[in-house]
Amino acid sequence: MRMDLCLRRVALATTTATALAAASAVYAADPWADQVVSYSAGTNPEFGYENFNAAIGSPSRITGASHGFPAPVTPFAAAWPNDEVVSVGAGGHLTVRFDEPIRDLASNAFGVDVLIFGNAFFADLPDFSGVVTGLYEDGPFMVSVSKDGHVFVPLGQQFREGLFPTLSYLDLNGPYDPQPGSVPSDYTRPVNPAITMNDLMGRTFAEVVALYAGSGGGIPVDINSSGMSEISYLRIDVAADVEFAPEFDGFAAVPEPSSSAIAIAGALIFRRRRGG
Ligand SMILES: [Ca+2]
Ligand SMILES: [Ca+2]
Ligand SMILES: [Ca+2]
Ligand SMILES: [Ca+2]
Repeated sequence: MRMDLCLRRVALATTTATALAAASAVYAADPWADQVVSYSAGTNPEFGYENFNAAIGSPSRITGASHGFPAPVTPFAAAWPNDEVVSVGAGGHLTVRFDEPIRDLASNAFGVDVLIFGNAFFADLPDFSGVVTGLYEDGPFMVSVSKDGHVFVPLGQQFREGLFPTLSYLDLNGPYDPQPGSVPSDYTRPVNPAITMNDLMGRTFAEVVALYAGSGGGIPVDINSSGMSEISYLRIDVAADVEFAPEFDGFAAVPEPSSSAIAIAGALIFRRRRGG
């Protein structure tokens, strides 16, 4: 990417930061990333998918509404429009800031402190039967974290967009149900990271939902290896030789047990808005 475009993006990010700060009274207590502080699309982002604000706020539960085809997000039907996900191409990066701290607490399930939501999804070829036969959009990326937004510590492993694809509701009638359910999944609760793609192959949609155990999916991240007990910034980097750019829908801080009431309140508000 050309440097002048980079600078324009930084300027845009700063403008956005000001706008978001004004709205912080509304969002201060939510578990989602609150601001994009830096973005570079890299060399091969998905065409038209450079709207970095798509990474702010709750990961999508309903996808496609902006195109007139609203449908629940499932592990077989991922979030897709460019108002819901942002692409990070080769050599690019995306840095988000959280109002609320992300803590490396011993009480966090499976050691997971923050969840990253992409738009990978399970294949169910040849007949779209909702039986897992593979995984699409499993793009690789690196993660580093920071307390102050200046010093970033890389987590010493490669992440992939694949596991676990997002599940919006726990009571859908199959992977392509056009109607939202009445029981939202928990986007702040990780799937057991010990579950592998091998474990998921051949599973039906209902079996996948059962394995998620109430979680809404997301890529599990443990910040422990950073040596920091608490961070506020998370940076995605995509290596210069990556062929297929990953996309990002949202980021969720795993809440402390005492703040779970906020998630429940959020779910109730969501249901009321949808008339459910
Ligand atoms: Ca937040
Ligand atoms: Ca942890
Ligand atoms: Ca993707
Ligand atoms: Ca989004």
